[in-house]
Amino acid sequence: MAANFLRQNSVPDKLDEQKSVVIDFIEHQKTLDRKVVLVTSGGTTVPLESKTVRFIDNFSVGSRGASSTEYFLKEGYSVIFLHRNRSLKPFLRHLSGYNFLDLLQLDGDEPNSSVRVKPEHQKQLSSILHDYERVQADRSLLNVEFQTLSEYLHLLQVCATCLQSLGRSAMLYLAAAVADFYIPKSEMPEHKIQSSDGPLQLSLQLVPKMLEPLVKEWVPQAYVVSFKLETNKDILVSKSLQALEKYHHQLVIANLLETRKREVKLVTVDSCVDITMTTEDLSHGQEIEENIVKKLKSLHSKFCSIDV
Ligand code: PAZ
Repeated sequence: MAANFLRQNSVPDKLDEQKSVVIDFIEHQKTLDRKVVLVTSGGTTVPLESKTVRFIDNFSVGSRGASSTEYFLKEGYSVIFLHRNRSLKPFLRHLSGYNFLDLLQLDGDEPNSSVRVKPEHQKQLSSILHDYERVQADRSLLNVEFQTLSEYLHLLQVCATCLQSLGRSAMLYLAAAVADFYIPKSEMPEHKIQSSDGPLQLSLQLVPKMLEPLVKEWVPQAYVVSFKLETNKDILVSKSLQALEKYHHQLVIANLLETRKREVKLVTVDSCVDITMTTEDLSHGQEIEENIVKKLKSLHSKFCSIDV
């Protein structure tokens, strides 16, 4: 099923180039004996036309993936950040509420006057820049971009397969909100669908679950964390357990759409641990991802130390 999808749906233009960048990144991390986590982030688009004017999208802004990436970096991991273009990015996300130009001021009245950061933003910007520059110097973060469902799935396969060489030191943290339904390439019109043809009826196919080949074939030794998002709290844990039983990976992070920034459940086959943020924690700028990542780091260390 998964193999058919990947064969039949468009391969990203630069897949080979991206693959060699991923391989180089992993090889570099191996020389430094660093653990590597693949963080997936943001939603995927489902095109309605080959020359795409319209597509189906979802709510995800990539906040979970971008903030988790920063915390993984802080905990000493190197990160492959596989993210939707235009979704939130690590470090830059802290400035997403600002108009970039409002942070700056000119030194004089001339058009070629030098530019500096306004005093009231100096502290915040220098702290972000400090962390960002350290990560750049360490070469511990690799950004890989996708937009469509098909690009995402091809890149996921490439990244996961390349991580195989790290054995148990690799972690996959699959936070992206991936479409469940799509239009196969063979059934997609080439040109823009004309509204003059009347109301539009769409028939969508089910996207095959990539967790199955990912765990069984692509990266069988890695520590794999998937996410389960629901809107109905009554089915959240049972659906998470079903996923664990079906795909045999290590952990599901279960969250509800409305409360995802303050409550998650870390579900394994034999445990369910709540991570909860109080209103006070959140008002002090604390983020749930910091606690999630700390817990995962400890579980991953235990996993790495088990003899096989
Ligand atoms: O990207 P975001 O921060 O807006 O949302 C995060 C999330 C809800 C997409 C993530 O926590 C998640 O649950 N991802 C998996 C979604 C799914 O069940 O497919």
